[in-house]
Amino acid sequence: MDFPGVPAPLLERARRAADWLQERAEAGQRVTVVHHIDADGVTAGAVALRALERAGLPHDSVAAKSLDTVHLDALHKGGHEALWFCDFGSTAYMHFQDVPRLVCDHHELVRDGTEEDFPHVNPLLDDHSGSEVSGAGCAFLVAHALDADNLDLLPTALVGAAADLQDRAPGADGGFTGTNAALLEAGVAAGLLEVEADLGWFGPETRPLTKFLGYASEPTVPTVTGDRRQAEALLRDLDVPLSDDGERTWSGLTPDERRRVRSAIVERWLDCGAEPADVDGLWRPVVRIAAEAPGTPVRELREFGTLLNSTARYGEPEVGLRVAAGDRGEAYEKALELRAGHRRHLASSVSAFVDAGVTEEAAIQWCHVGDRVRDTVVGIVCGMALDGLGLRRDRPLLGLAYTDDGRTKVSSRAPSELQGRVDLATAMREGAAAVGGQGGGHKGAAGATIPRDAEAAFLARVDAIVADQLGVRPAAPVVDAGPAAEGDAPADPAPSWGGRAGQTTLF
Ligand SMILES: [Mn+2]
Repeated sequence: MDFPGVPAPLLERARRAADWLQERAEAGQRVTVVHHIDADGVTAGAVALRALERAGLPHDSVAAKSLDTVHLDALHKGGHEALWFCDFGSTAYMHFQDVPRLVCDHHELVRDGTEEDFPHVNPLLDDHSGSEVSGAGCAFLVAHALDADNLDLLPTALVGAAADLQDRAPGADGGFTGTNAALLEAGVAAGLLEVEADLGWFGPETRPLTKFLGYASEPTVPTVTGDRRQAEALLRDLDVPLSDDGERTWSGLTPDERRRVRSAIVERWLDCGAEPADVDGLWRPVVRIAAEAPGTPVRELREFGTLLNSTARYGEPEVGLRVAAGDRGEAYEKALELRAGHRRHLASSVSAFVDAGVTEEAAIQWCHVGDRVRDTVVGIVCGMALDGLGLRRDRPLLGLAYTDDGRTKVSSRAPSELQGRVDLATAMREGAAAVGGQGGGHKGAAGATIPRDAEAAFLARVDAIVADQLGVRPAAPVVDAGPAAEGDAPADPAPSWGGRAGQTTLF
């Protein structure tokens, strides 16, 4: 199968990567898959490992939460014969010049002049967007170039893309774009995926109905969302039973029941003053995996991503890899348990955010949750806090949490309003480098690991970089910039867009 719509240079890169794998097979080398622990990293790793297994290549895997100095040292000590980096690699490739390596990635690229010396599958190398294909998508293109029978791994690749929020182009016609859209089309044509414009809220397969509607956000609909009792009353009014054998979920309703609920929601929202254009925000193309059982967390892409986010981030990468590769037995049961723990942890993490409060600087806002939030989920919590806690939408949010090895993990998320105006990958990378840490990622979502005693200097540096990107004045001189001369002080030191620098918001 061809993938019209996937840029030719990206396909060519996948072809070269497949040749590299053949060379490893001929050399009898073991390939070590090094993958990130988020859902995209896990799906990328699972796709890579499946492809290696099917091709009969010796393989193993290493899961890492970031490629900071600690993980780089461990990899160097491992003495690996060949490395396949998945969903990592904006800078990782630089550290392994002497090892045969393949990089499948979509993070902001750092070029050192050697980025084309090895098979490197990253859309940014050919000036394509890193938000139109994920790490898993790149790994899939390689797997498919190696053997067309790996087409069945395509749904797994789109789980990774959805988990990386690449299915968020607005409106019911939106969803995936670019390479992802091309893969979706191919997956539908092959009967692997089903797509339907439907209510866009989280949990159509597994959330009990009153939670699906009552917990819904983005967009919120007065008298329907945000309150389970109201949701329950709506369903009663419409004669939609809440349970049959057990609690019913949205996907288990009859087409007629779904139609009645959708019309009632639109009607209520218009009654409350919504514009018809707002109503478009209710829908998204909901993508389901045809082979998975209805009502399970592996059927709809976003729910599948959440299940995988419950595994490697909690120290169980094997569970995630096995579920992503198709295990529906022991590993799947374990993942369901982990998901329950993930839910509990996220709920307590949002409370930790509220307790700690958010401090506003000139161009960023930040929250330090100490050891109350695992460093591996602080990014997810930042996203939830931006959407759910009514924070300012005109500055990125940074979440700081302690790592268990004595450093500080920082995750950052930009509100959609700032898309195209901020580059958090650069801000986090340069901010971290200035204090002896490491950082990088995407323009709208990036992370860093820094020494614990450098938090204030790091925040000041990042604030200055983001202020520069957004064209506002930083709150304070950058710590290591030397003493500012009196005469250099700006005439108007106040931030140019409201709010006092250093202000702490309590919820
Ligand atoms: Mn990714």
